[in-house]
Amino acid sequence: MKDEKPAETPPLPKEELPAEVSLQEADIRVRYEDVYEEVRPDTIVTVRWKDAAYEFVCSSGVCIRVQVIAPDILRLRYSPDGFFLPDFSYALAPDLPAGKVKATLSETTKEYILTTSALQLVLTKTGAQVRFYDADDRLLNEDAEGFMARRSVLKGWHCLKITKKYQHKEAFYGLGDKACGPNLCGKIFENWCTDAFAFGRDTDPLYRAIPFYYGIHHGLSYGIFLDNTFRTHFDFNSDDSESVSFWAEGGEMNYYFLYGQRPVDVARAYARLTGRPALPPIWALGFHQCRWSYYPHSRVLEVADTFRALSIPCDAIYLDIDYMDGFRCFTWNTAHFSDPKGLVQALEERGFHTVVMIDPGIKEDAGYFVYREGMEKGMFLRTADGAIAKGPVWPGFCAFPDFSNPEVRQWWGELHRALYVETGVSGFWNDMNEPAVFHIRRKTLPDDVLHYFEGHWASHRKMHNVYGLLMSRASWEGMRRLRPDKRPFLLTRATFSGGQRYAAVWTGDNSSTWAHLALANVQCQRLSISGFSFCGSDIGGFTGAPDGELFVRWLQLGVFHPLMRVHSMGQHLAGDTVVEDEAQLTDPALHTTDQEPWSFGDRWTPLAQKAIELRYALLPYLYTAMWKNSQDGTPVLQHAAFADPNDTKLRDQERDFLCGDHLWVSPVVQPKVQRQLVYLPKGHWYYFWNGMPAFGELFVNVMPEQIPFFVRAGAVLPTYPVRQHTADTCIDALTLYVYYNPTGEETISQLYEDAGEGYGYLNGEFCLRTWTSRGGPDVFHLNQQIEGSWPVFYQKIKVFLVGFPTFLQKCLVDGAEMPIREVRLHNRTLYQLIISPDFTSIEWHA
Ligand code: MIG
Repeated sequence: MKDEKPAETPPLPKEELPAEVSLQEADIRVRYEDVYEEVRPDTIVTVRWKDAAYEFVCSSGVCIRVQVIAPDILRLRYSPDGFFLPDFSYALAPDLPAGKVKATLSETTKEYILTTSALQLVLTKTGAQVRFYDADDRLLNEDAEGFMARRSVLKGWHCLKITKKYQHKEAFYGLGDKACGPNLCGKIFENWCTDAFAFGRDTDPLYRAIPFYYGIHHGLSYGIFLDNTFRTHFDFNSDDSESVSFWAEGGEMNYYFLYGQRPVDVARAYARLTGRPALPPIWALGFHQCRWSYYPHSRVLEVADTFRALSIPCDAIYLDIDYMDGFRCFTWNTAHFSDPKGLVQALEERGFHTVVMIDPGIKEDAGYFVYREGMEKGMFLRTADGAIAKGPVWPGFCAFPDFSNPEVRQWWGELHRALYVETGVSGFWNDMNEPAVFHIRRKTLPDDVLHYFEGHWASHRKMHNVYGLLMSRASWEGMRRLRPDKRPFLLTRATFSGGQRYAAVWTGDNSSTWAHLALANVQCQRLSISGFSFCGSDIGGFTGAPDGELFVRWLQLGVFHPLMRVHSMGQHLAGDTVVEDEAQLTDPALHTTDQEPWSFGDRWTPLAQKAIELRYALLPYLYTAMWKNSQDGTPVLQHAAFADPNDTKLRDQERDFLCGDHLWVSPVVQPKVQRQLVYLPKGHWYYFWNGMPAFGELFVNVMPEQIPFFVRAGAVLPTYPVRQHTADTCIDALTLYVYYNPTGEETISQLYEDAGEGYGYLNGEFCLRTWTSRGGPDVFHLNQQIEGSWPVFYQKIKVFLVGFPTFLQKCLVDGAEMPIREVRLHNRTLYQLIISPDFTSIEWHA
C-alpha cells in the first residue's frame, strides 16, 4: 500500500460542524411512560483530525472517530451528539504501543478511504456505513445498517448498536466462555458475569464477559472487540436476517477491528491490544488436586501422602472456603488448622504447593479485622445514597471492596501478606467475583451501587463485568509486590477481556456427565482463542459423581488443558446464611463421592495415573506453548477451524483441536468408545501411540488408557521422564520424538526451558531450542539452534525416529558418524540415538 502521508497530517478541509444540530426530524416516540429517540448517522458534513484520530461528523450530529492503533488494528468510536466520554479502558494492554502508524486518507465522490499497510476502511459519505478490506481489496466485513443509538428519558443512552452484513457462509468463533458448539453462527449471546451454578449446554451468560469474536469467510479472518463493560449482546444472524449485530446497554459504541491473515494472527493482534499473559511458574502446569473442601490438617496430609505412596504425580493441593474461620477471608479455622504454616511446610516438603481460596465478600462483623479496617478506611462499595452496599454470600451479609480504586487494590494486595509471605501459600483462587450475591433472580449487586472506576465514578451497570478482572488485578499486583521473586499463580472465576494479564480461569460449576466433558472441551478451546490460554475445567465434574471411565477420560482431556485440576463438590460446612438459589448445595444427596485419582477402584487407578504421567512427560511441550502464548498471544488450544480456515469440514468440528504447534488432539468424550473416526487437517500426521502415518479421515482404535492424538510430520516432540512433581529436577535426559516428513517441506519446532520460577529468564536465563527439520527420499536433516544462557538439568538427549524409512544407512551428528540403535518402545521397534544437548545438526541417510 502507498504510505504517502503520515496519519497526523490534517485531512481534507471541510466545513465545520453546524453550531446547532437539528433534531426536529428525529424519530421521537412515546412508549409506555418513557420517551424514546433513535439516532443514526446520515450525511457526513465534516471531516477533521482531532486528538490523534479522524473524526467524521454527520448532519444528524453523530460523530465517528477512527483511530489507527496499528496497521492491522483500527478503532471506531461513535458518539450520538459529537461529544465523547473520557477515554478510559481496563481491558487494554498497558504497553499498547501509542506510536504513530502510517495511514492515508483519500476520498472519492461517494466515500472516504483510510488505508494502512494491512487494512482499508471505506466510509460512505451518505449513511456513514463502513466496509473493511484487506490490502488485496478483499472484503472482510461491512455494515448493514451501521450505527444506531437509542435513548429514553428514564434510561439515557441504553442501546448503542452496530449492525453488519452476514457474509456468505461466514463462521464466528470466540466470545470467551459460551457453553455451545464452536461456531457461534445462528445464535444470540449476552455478556454479563453470572454465577451459573450447575450450568448446562447453551446456558448463557456464564461467569465471564469477553466481548471479542472472530469472523471467518472465504478463507479470510478478522476480529471485533467491543470494548464496553456494560451488559452487551451479540447476535450472529440468529433470525436469518443476513445480519450480525452487537450492542451495549450503556456507555459508548467503541470497537476495535483486527485483521489477521490467519485466525491465529487475529489472536495475536488481540493479545497485543488487550495484553499478553505472564509466564506461569512451572508447578502451575503440573497436576492439581482440589475439593470442596479438604480439612482438617490431617486429611490434607493424608491426600498428599496417598499421591506419593501410589506414585501419582501432583504439584498442588487446594483449600476451599472451609479453611477459613466462618468464611472470613484471610483467616484460618483454627479448629481444623491449628498450624497453617506447619501444614504448608509439610506439603512443601512432599513437593506440593498450597493454593487457597479468597472471595470478594467480606463478612459484616465488627470484630473481624478485614471488615473493621475496610469500614474505617472506606474500602467498600456504597449505594448511590452513600450506604455500604451489602449482600449475603457464604459468610452471611458481606461488604464488597471497590477494586476500581487503586487504594483499595493496594490494601487488598497487602492483605495477602500473612498467607503469601508468612504462611508460605503459593497461589490464590478467586471465586464468587462476578460478584455473586445470594439473590434468586438478580444474583449480584443492585444497579445503583457506585464504583470509583479510576475516578470516572460509575454505577454497577458499568462496573459489573470488570469486577472480577479488577479483583484479580488487585490480588495479582499484591502478589507481585509481596514476593517479587515469584511468578504469581492466581485463578479467577469471573473476568473480562484483558483479565488474562492477571489470572488463569476455570469453567466453573459443571457436572459429572459425559455431556459436560464434551462441553468442557469446547469451552476451553473457546477460552483459549479468546485470550485465556491458561484455562481448565473441574476434572470429573463439580456436582454429581463420575464413574471411573468418565473420570479417566476427563483426566486425559485435562492433560492438554494448561490448567489440569480435579475439583468436586465434596462434604462441606453449610453457610450460616439462607442460601437461596444455591440452597441445594447443603443437600447431602448432592454431595459427591471422593474424586481423587485412586477413588474409582483398582481398575481405574492405573489409568488415572497413566493420564497424569502423560501430562508430566509432555510438560516441556506444554510449557513451551505457554511461553509462546506469553510472548505473542498464540493460543495454546485452537479450534479445528484455526488449523485450516479454508476447510469447511473443520468449521463446525467440536471435538478435535490443536494443542500447541504440532499436536492434534481427538479426545474421547463418550462412554465405551472403542474406535473413533478422526478427520485430520491437511498435511501428514502420525498417531502418537503407534507411530503410524495418518492423513485425511481415518478410524483409530481407542484403548482405555490412551487419549487419541497425532503429531505433525516434520515436528520434534520434546518429553521429560515422569517425575512426581516439578520441583524434582533430576531429569537425566530430554527425549525427542522426531517425526519424518515425506514432503520435503521445512518444519520448525521449539523447546523453551528455564528455572520454572522467578524472573531470571528476563535476563537471558533460559534455554530456547529451535529445531528445523527437512527431509527427502534419502536424507533427513534436523538443525538445532540454541539461545539463552540457562544450563539445562540433563546431560544427554535421546532421539527417537518415527516414521523413517526402514533401512537407515548412516547417521551424522555434527558431521561425525554415530551408531543408530534399535530399541523396543511401546511394543514397537524404534531407532534411537543418544547425543549431547548442544548438537547443531543431525543427518540421516537412507
Ligand atoms: O457457592 O467455594 O465455583 O469451585 O468449590 C459456591 C465453594 C462457592 C463456587 C466455586 C466452586 C467452589 C465453591 N464456590
